Amino acid sequence: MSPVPPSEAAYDELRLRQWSRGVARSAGIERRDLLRLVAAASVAVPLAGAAPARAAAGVPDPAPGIVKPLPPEVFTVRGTNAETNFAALRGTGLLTPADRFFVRNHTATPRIDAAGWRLRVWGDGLTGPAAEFTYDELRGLPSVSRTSFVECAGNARSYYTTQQNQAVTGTAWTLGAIGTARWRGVRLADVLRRAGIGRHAVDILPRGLDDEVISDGINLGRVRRPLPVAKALDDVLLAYEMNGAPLPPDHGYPVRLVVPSWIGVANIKWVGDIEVSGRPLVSPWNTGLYRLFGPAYPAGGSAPLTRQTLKSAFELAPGATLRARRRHVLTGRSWSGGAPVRTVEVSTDGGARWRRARLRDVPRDGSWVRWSADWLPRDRGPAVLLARATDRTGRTQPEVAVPNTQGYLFDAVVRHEVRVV
Ligand SMILES: Nc1nc2c(c(=O)[nH]1)N[C@H]1C(S)=C(S)[C@@H](COP(=O)(O)O)O[C@H]1N2
Ligand SMILES: [Mo]
Repeated sequence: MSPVPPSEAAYDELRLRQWSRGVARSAGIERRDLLRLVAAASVAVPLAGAAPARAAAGVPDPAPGIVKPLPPEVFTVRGTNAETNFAALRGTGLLTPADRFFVRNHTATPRIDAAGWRLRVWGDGLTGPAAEFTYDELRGLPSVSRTSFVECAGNARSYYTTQQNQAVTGTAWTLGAIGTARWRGVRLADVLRRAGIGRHAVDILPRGLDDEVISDGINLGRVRRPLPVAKALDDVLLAYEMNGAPLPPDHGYPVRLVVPSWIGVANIKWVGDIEVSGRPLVSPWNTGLYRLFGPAYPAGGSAPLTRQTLKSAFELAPGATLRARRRHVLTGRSWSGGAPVRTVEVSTDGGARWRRARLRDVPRDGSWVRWSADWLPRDRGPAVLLARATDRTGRTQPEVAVPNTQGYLFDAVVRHEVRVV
């Protein structure tokens, strides 16, 4: 796969221009409220502090609305969300076990009975009437499997503040708002074709069955984000299995979208209906939210975000202690939404010297690679570990990420502080 094809970006710009001129339709929200949302998105406010300190062991932290257990050694709870602690991935395989996979819920995990569930596909982009699919009907269609990460657009957002001293809004994630799974399901393209998608269709709008989202007194409606038809017909899955088992409730049971390499919010969970539209669509999730606002961007924001960026993380707790004069195997993971990872370099002296890490997986599109590097620290005291990935487009993680008000797509090298004792 190549980096963002120009057509995708051009299409998004067109949709944005059409929306500002009132040509595109705002699905399920007043235009006035959308404009308020966009105005609010262009203002940065300081991040609420890091997660509150918790008892070292024992009682799992409750996160309202998450069904699975959240043991504190595995997860850091942030509001309605749970971040995976990277140290808890050490020794796990390429795939993130479902019980360690981060959860990002705008509201709460709904409990859905697959027997009564239907997927309704409707809209003026179809050549005929609406179509419905039961769970069993979907499972009866030809299936495909694919390994893909799901990563929140705001992953690593907190480093805008802690490393770059910039105010941003949103959940104060460190690097753990990502997981990689083997997803099985049906091609969205197959379902859209069976439903009778027309050649005039331009956008599809999958919508979740979870509660409506209320933000600053505005009802944004249910979570939904338009997807251009070009992507929808390319490599998107309607997934019903994660790592060989039915989707767990928190990850979208009975069916979710998997949109390889794109930002997390594209991967709509608990999908209940899909609108197919002959006109460009907008929703809060591609107008005020999930665009870049800030000094480096146009006043109405960037085009809606599509592909994820490039990052690296050590499988090590922040502030970990390591023994001096012992050989340590540092491990971590790197990934890019733009192309497979090409190389990973590691520095154990704050960036003065760099060396190649050993890649443990064959780099693939839309997945991460595990890597390792030996380290024999000599001197006691604080040390800063750095990992820096380069992908096959030639992009390398920079030292500083270009800021945006909502703290999306952080791509800079993260300074991982440890103590040698
Ligand atoms: N219906 C619905 N889909 C959703 C969300 C949600 O709150 N509701 N959150 C989105 C966001 S912002 C992310 S990052 C991913 C997270 O997927 P996960 O919880 O399975 O890790 O789901 C996306 N799909
Ligand atoms: Mo997200």
